[in-house]
Amino acid sequence: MTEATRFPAVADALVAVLAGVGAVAGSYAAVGLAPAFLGSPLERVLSRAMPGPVVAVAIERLGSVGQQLNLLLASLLTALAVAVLVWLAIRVGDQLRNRAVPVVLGAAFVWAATALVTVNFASATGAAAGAAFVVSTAGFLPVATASIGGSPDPVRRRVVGGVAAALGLGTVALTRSSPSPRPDQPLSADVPESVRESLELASERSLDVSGIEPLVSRDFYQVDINAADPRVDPDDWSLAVTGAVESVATYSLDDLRSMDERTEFSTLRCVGDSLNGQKLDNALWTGVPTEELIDAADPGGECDCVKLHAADGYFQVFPTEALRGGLLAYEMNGRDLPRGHGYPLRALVPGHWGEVQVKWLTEIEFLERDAEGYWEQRGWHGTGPVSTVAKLWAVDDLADGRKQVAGHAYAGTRGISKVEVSTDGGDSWNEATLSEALPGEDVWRQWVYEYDPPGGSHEVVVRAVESDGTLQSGTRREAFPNGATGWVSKTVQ
Ligand SMILES: Nc1nc2c(c(=O)[nH]1)N[C@H]1C(S)=C(S)[C@@H](COP(=O)(O)O)O[C@H]1N2
Ligand SMILES: [Mo]
Repeated sequence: MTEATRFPAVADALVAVLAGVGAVAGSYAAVGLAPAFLGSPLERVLSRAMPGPVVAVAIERLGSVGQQLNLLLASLLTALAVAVLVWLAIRVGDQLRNRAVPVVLGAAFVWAATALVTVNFASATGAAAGAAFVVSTAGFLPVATASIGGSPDPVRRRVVGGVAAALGLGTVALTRSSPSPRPDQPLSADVPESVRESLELASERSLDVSGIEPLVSRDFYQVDINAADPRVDPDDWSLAVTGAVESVATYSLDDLRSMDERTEFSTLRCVGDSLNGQKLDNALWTGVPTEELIDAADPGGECDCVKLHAADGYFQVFPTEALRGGLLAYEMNGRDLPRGHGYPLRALVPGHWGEVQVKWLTEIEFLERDAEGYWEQRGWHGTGPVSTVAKLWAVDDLADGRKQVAGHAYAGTRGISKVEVSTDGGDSWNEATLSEALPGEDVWRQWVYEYDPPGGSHEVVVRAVESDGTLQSGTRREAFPNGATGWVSKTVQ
């Protein structure tokens, strides 16, 4: 081998790393943010292995940013692992003095490894193509070398080619995104009149206040154990009812859709939501009442408890009684359930914390004995009813010099009767205006309050009152492990 074709080891290593990045980007370009994405398997391992208290802090302080950092870390580590494979291919190429070998062998290694960990043809092919593209652009192919012949330094030429290829692939990959349909986009013509009317009612009853969500959320929060949501093919999907029952059953999506359906408003809040956080939203859901399936199965079981299983490996255990009032929803706001919210089917358990509202539902298993759910294994206590909260999400100066404060209040099935506002740090209280209640027993309300500012800094405090007159607890507690409690307060200038 001549000096001209032999590159320093550091250049080989750099190209290998870039090819690793190229493989990850290629996989992303092929399948998007899905469980089959090359970075996903390690991301799943890392998120499962994370100690409960660390996850708790990450959820409360970082929200989905923590998850994105985890995915980034997993993707980088995966790229490094791929780099080792490509580096091996480059060494073999050097030994054989053949510049096509690293490209072909590297692609083969990456294809096999990706296929093995993702079990997905498109992902493996995308990853192999990404790696091969970087390696060939880096100058292993005579053609490529000749065509970038302007540069006098072959090492620099190779590295610049690799960087350009990896950046190009990364850019292509990042342009992929699949946003959920927003509730304010037009509905298709076959949406039933009752759904249309309910959505109209919600928009009529929404207060005309800027800075807060309408009664049907435009941007519904999302909490998942994984960065990549499952992609469920409805034709391959079914719901199994199993365990301590008189009769097991399996339902296809068509089976469920042909049963008597119900449409209802239901509000969700995550137990990890901080006191004045935004993991609280409302939607109009359509699906089959769980009651029918439960009666058909006729569960026994000592614990009177049920375990819901999901396509992403998530599971929760809670009392069968709570599931009885629930809904198995296949539509949200008049459209198929968006992928991020559990397509094709999710459970809704009125008034309970978000964690039991299992998405991508695959199995309802009635248990003989009590067990822990995914989050309970990590120290949370989020299978029961929600705590009551009044959020303070908007503070505005009105044209006439008055101030306006507004937010939402939610008490699960206990309902909200009143929201009270103090503008003097809790010494005196005034009643806020509430949005007219929507039908349903598990629906949030908006509140708004206007006042003459005292001049200078003052403390605004809000608290909700439940339907039976019970006042929201003023005891301050962080979200972990039982859900945040206390009255939201804000210093206003
Ligand atoms: N399969 C599955 N279901 C799930 C989760 C999940 O990670 N996987 N997260 C739960 C949690 S913690 C909450 S708060 C709600 C959030 O529902 P959303 O993402 O539709 O808002 O879904 C619950 N259902
Ligand atoms: Mo949650």
